[in-house]
Amino acid sequence: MTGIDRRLFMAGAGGTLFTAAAAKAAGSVTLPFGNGTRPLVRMPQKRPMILLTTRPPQLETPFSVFNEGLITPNDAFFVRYHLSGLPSEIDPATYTLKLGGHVNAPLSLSLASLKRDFPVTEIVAVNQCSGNSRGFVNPRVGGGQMGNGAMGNARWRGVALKHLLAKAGVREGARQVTFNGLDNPPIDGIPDFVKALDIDHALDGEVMVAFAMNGADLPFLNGYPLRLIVPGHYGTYWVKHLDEINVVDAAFDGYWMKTAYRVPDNACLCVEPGTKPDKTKPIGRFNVRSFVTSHADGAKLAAGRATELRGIAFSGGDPVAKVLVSTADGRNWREAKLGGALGRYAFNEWRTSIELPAGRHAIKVRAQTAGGEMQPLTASWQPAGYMRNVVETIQVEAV
Ligand SMILES: Nc1nc2c(c(=O)[nH]1)N[C@H]1C(S)=C(S)[C@@H](COP(=O)(O)O)O[C@H]1N2
Ligand SMILES: [Mo]
Repeated sequence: MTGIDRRLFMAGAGGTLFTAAAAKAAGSVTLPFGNGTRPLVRMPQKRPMILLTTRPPQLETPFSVFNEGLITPNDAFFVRYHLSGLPSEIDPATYTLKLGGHVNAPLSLSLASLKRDFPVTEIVAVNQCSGNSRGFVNPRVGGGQMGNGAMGNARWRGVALKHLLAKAGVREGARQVTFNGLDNPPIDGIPDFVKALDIDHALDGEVMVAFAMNGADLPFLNGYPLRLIVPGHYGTYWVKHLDEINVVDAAFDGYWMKTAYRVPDNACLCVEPGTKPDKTKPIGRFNVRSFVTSHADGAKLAAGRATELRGIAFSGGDPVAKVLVSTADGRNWREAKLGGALGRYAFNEWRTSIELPAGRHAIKVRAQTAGGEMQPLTASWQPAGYMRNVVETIQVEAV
């Protein structure tokens, strides 16, 4: 290990490395909503990122990163935590992943055994926070006021959870599987961060225990040395510093399943602004989204000249089939050319050539899945501000 990595993993994140003092200032940005000014900071293994909180560390990806390529680099990948008690020491030589509960033979696996004794697979998948884009929600809601940078697309390498469950032998009557990581609440804090998936989901072959991201160890802040990957599902299930998996024979009712991260249980997963749903359920798959990445809001481009417009689209797993672009605020729509080479859980690239007369223009982008799910033209609302996927609009000026 290099000096910095050694300090990072042995001296630990909960100590001094991720404190406000250690976060080196690197300017500031203003996100386009009220109280949107944020410092840019450098934390270990990260380039300058948009700082939401230092305790726990929460970083948003500057949006321009999404135009660098379809894979979000490890040093630019966003960071979310709920509890300020980050692990203070992670030694890869002694780290163990325990799998127990309603199984025939509980496992206790070293990192070496995990990498050596099970089939290793890869998947490119988007990790997106449920509250991505919450800062744009209107009327506004409480919670981390993020722009559009609480998402990222990476190539994850690890072992499908089904192989671990098969080795342990799931017993008859198993209903869910719970996942816990090394981070803990501060003493007087909120409950430990534990998430659960239904047993069928856990066994689907896609849910993975990952030990690498884009060909390298997971960055500390993205869950070193192990995290759960739940393709197509919101980041809340992607438990970091994963060290405890439990098969349970009842629906798990911990705070982070029973109380937090729930959405209205109706067709639109939404309610009238300002009202409360009468029934809720745990948040699940992503809805479909798309963004322009080649031009920022307020960009200038050459009038009367062909300009390439480019961006990304992704969904909860139903493949993105179509991306429509309007250069006249939704009064005209044309179909963009789609990439899609990285698979149905990844960012898809879209491109189209536009030519605009001099003046101001509102550009919109709207994605649709093979199954017909389409981004709405007007935003729906839910109390926690999750799942925003309204059609995005940027204003450009042709000069
Ligand atoms: N151990 C642990 N894992 C966690 C969380 C957490 O607070 N603790 N937050 C979850 C949430 S809400 C999100 S959005 C993702 C963010 O993943 P990232 O920090 O790697 O971007 O991590 C998830 N995994
Ligand atoms: Mo999240």
